[in-house]
Amino acid sequence: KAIDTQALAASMPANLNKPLEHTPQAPVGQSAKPPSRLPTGSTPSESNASAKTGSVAPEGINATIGTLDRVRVDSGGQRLTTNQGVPIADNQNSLKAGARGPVLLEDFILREKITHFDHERIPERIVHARGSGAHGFFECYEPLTEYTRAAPFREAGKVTPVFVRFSTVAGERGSKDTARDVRGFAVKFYTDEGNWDLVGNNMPVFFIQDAMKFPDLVHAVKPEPHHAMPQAASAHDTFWDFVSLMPESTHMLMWQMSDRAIPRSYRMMQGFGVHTFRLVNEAGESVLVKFHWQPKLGTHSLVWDEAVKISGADPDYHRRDLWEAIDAGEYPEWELGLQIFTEEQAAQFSFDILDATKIVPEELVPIRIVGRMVLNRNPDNFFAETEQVAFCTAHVVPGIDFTNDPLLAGRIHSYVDTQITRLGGPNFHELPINAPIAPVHNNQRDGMHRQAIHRGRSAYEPNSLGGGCPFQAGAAQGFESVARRLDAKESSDKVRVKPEKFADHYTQATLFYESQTPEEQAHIAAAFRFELSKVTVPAVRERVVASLLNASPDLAAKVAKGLGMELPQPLPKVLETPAAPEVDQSPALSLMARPGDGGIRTRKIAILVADGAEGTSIGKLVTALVQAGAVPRLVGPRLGTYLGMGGEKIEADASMENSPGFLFDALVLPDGLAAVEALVSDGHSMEFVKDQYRHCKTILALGASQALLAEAGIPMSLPDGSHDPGLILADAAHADDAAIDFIAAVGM
Ligand code: HDE
Repeated sequence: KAIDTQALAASMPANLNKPLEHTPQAPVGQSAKPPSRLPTGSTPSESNASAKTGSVAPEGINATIGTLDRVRVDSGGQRLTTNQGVPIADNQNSLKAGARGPVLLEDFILREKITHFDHERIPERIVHARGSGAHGFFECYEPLTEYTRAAPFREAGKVTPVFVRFSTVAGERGSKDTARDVRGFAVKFYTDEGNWDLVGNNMPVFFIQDAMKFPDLVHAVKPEPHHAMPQAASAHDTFWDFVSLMPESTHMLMWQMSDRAIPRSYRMMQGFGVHTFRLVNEAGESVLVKFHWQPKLGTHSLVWDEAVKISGADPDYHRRDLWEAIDAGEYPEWELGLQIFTEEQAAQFSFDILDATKIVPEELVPIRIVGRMVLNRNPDNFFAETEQVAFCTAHVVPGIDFTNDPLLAGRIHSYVDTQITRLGGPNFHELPINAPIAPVHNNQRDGMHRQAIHRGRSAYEPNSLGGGCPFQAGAAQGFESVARRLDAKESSDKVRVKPEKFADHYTQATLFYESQTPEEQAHIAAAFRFELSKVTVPAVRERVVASLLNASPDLAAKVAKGLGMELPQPLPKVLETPAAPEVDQSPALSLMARPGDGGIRTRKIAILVADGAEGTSIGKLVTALVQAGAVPRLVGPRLGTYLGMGGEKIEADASMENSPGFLFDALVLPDGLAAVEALVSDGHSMEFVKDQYRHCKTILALGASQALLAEAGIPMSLPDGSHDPGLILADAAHADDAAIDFIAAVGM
């Protein structure tokens, strides 16, 4: 049979490293278009034009995605090969000496496959092992050239591609998403002048002030070394032992015990750069800056009982939420805010801006919104992108610089260092997800896994044999460190001490607690109580409460009562009379300060169904909820079709068993006596309803379903007899009006 060479060429796997020579589009001898660096088929944000600049995303918005095309592999229509490109005839059987004989050593196909498999795992991150990532872009609202020459801030409408990874800190790679923990919020900007990584958290302060204590902190919070328990939890002896002996952690403990540590979604939490950084302009002048990310959807959290239950039913809750939102075109968005201040201003503050356990209250330095970040594309491959992405605080670009924060100093070392173990050598910057869009030229050579093929004989500078290239960019174009130390008057003798104001461990812890609503304060007290109840050594519990007494006698008393213990004496303070704070209330520190726009986009709403449910009102509600951008799901005692009150067919999307109540943001109970009776007699259904009420979700009860509320023991009004705004009762005949009230209440 004649060989069809054209068909063969078309089916040949392209050699991605040599597209010009081997792709079917470029037969030998003909020139072909070089692979584009611009995106093909990326998902720009045209539909998502900025409300501020009105500009639509220009081409190149996801330039990283475009450049990644070079390494993407799509095996559709391709035949199976070895890593050497040799076609594999049989992928089922190893090569044997006879059907029942021994497997032969010569079976290179089997050995290559197993060897590769044996090495498929890399070490997980020592902290922040569990995470989820997405591609997107940052768009600048106005030129910030007065303050910084950093490329992303040069002009209004300027777009810089980003990759973001959100994470928990303590848990291992496969641990649950809804642990009580700090969340990582790491952003890699692929700027025109190299990569800038803003490796932040969802809380603006940290547990410790000096990098020297970081390994101790992490060893204390990770599972205890003798039995490797508990996983992804700070509620154990070693963590509380450590922090009780480190009063500088008190402020961060307030944040960690607050609802911020159990966010509803990565899309609904703030991000912070934590340290004070510097912005540097063309003239080399610098100002100090704090970075803030503000979620467009507002800040929302879970309640603890809900978080615990979700972790059982869906350990991937936050990963799924991020993926599904982006997949549905509901691109999460944050605005970037800057607190810009001078060193002279900073010198007057009652706290030290080099201390990562302190915030700069917004009342003191307002936040200026300078741009927005939109995440508009899911990764193609979790390992290649989300796992291999390497964020490093040392990755800054001209226009951004560090301060002398001693915690930051340790980080500048740690992040590059850890990648060398994690990613197997010094060339991790060549992995596609880490490679900058800006060209890379230097004389670094060789090392494990080198990808670039450097040409020429000179790998040193200065050189004449290479025409003097690559040459130094010079101060006008290249990165130059700001020469000035924070306080030029200070002695530069070598010392192992802390600056004086670092010794104030409590003033801002008090500020945080006092700025919370009563509900948030109650949650903080409950979180301390729960965590400390898991501590087995009473002296540790006592020391924590003794320390809390210095921050808030009210909180300390609540926690002590909850633990059934006497109030101890307050812990002696390092600094008896700290400087008077500028503010003693900062409403912006409450989660309630940023409710979002009141909309319910992407909120998951359960509509319970059973045989005999009234289908027309359900249909109307589904339509209204979809129009509002929510995600309604019909949940029944089992999957499949139900027969409605009028014989109409109702198809369930989920069952109570595979999608329990706590996975939803709100609940609709159907009309129809038979359906209500069926639901009342079903244990899962009753738990579903009770959980919704217990977790303060909005419930709409249509017609006969009010009986269901009574069966579940749900009171029709609040304890003081007033109307419960989270409970809406309506006739099925008025489903349209009920939908309006319900949507408003869910968005509250
Ligand atoms: Fe990290 N941190 N960290 N950290 N951190 C890491 O780097 C470290 C700190 C943060 O999604 C590691 O690549 C030291 C503060 C995030 O890949 C490691 C100190 C803040 C991520 C490391 C700190 C963070 C990390 C582990 C104290 C908030 C995940 C793997 C001096 C501003 C990034 C890795 C991602 C990851 C070291 C303190 C945020 C070991 C030494 C403060 C979001 O290098």
